[in-house]
Amino acid sequence: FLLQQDLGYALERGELALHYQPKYGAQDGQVVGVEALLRWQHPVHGAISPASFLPLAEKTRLIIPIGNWVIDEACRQMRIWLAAGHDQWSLAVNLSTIQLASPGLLGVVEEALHRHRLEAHHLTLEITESTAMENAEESLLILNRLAELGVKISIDDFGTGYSSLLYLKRFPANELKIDKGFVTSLGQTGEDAAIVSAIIALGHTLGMRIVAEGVETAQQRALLVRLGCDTLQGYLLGRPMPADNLLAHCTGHE
Ligand code: G
Ligand code: G
Ligand code: MN
Ligand code: NA
Repeated sequence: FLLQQDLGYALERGELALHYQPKYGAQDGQVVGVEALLRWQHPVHGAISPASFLPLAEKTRLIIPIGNWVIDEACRQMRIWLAAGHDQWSLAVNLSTIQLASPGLLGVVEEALHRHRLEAHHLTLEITESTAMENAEESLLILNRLAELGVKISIDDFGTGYSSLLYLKRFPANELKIDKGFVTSLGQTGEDAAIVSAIIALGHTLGMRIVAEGVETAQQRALLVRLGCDTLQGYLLGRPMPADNLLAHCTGHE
């Protein structure tokens, strides 16, 4: 199968790149971190979204070398932003289910932090609720080891999976990201506002900061701020962009 073969070569051919989307403090609009998002520029098919090739990358386990590259590349970039004075930022990397279950993950993370001279809190690992809950007991073990390193843990796409609140309570997570599905319809009915409000209360009770993703309108932003959301992310505030554009974008926001 052609795409599978192509994906195998994508790394060494330099076709993979990271874009970065800022996260903003809900109150002051200051950038508090940046999420790395993978892009594949295919020589024939053009830009391919990770949504289309991640399932294949997982099935073939190519996600391991690709994911290792993402971690290292994101840390390399974060070192540059640190040098530019952004030491209050945390750089977020998404992890897939296969990566979380891989025995090499801890070593890969430690090595990338060491190589690029980052403190562990400068790295956030985003794990979807579904991934975290799939083998919750094993997730708990690996998340605890990552948290012991000092890496921050974020539970992504929250509200779309089947959460055990008992495990959510035990996970050493610093951040809960409300899935954009809830944000999109915010303000249309009272229902979504009630759900978002409940998630915020739950997360705060468990000591987590709450991120709303997929913020596209000023109305959504205003409501999220009013409901007590800590951090906002979405096209309204900043799209995923190449690293080179990010600092110029941020000076407009600070
Ligand atoms: O940026 P975009 O909306 O195209 O991302 C689509 C999906 O791919 C999202 O669910 C996002 O979390 C995921 N994704 C983006 N980059 C990475 C990555 O580097 N690793 C993993 N595992 N998932 C990623
Ligand atoms: O699953 P995860 O949350 O990691 O994926 C984030 C995805 O959401 C990325 O593909 C990113 O490009 C996309 N995204 C970021 N902001 C917005 C937004 O405001 N609206 C929509 N529709 N997608 C967004
Ligand atoms: Mn994410
Ligand atoms: Na998400």
